Order: sequence, then structure tokens, then C-alpha cells
Amino acid sequence: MLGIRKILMAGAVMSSALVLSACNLYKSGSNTATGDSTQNQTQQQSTSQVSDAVTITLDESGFSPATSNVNSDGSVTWTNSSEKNGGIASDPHPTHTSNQELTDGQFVLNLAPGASATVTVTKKGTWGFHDHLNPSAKGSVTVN
Ligand SMILES: [Cu+2]
Repeated sequence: MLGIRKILMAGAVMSSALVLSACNLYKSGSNTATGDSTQNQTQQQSTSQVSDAVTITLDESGFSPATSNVNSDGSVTWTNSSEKNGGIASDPHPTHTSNQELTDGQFVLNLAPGASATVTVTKKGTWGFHDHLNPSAKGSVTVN
């Protein structure tokens, strides 16, 4: 008789512990989800706003923004703000076969200092690009 009571009590303690931990799991789970979605919204506003036209500037420190989002059928305007010639090229260097829409179908889109050029992009995906004359300068544009 005593043995059965002990087992029953142990069962009661265990099930209340389970309820408590389930409660905590639920609470921390929902807190985490809220934090994540707030963070994602902030990131989207700062780095991945989708628009019909983006301008990507090349200067001595590389491309800015290094990543951007544009709608399919939108445009990318390349601006060379550096004091050197720029050679906009689709990845991968040196074959440039990924997406030459970025360079208006050309192997390299040459930009003199101060020059700019606008191209139309239609192929959806994330496309890497670089400066063919300085391949360590790179970035990507996502076409949505
Ligand atoms: Cu290249």
C-alpha cells in the first residue's frame, strides 16, 4: 500500500514538472519567434528593399551597396565614382557566364571615371558581379 502511494506521488511530481517545462518551452519559443521576426523586418528595411531601379556605385572601396534587390524588369544603374576605369562584369571571373544581363550582354561593361550606364534585368535569382579590372571588388544583386 505504501509502495503504491509513493509511485502515485512520484507520478504527480513528474507530471507537474512536465507541465511547467512545457509552459517554459512555449514561452521561450514564442519570445524567440517575436525577436526573430522583428530582426528580420529591420534587416529587410536596411539591406533588402526591393525596388524597380537600383543604383550601384563603384568607388575605391568597392561596390556599394554590395547587395541589393530589384524587381524583374527593373533596372540597375552602374556608376563609377572612382578615379580609375571600371569594368563591370558578371561572375565568375574571368569567364563572366553567370548573367550578362548585368552588363547589357557585354563581356565587360566599361565605365570611365564618372560614367554611368543603366541595364535592364529580367532573370530571377541572385547574381554576383565584380570589377574585372580589380576582381576583389565584388557584390551581388538579387532579381525578384
Ligand atoms: Cu572578370
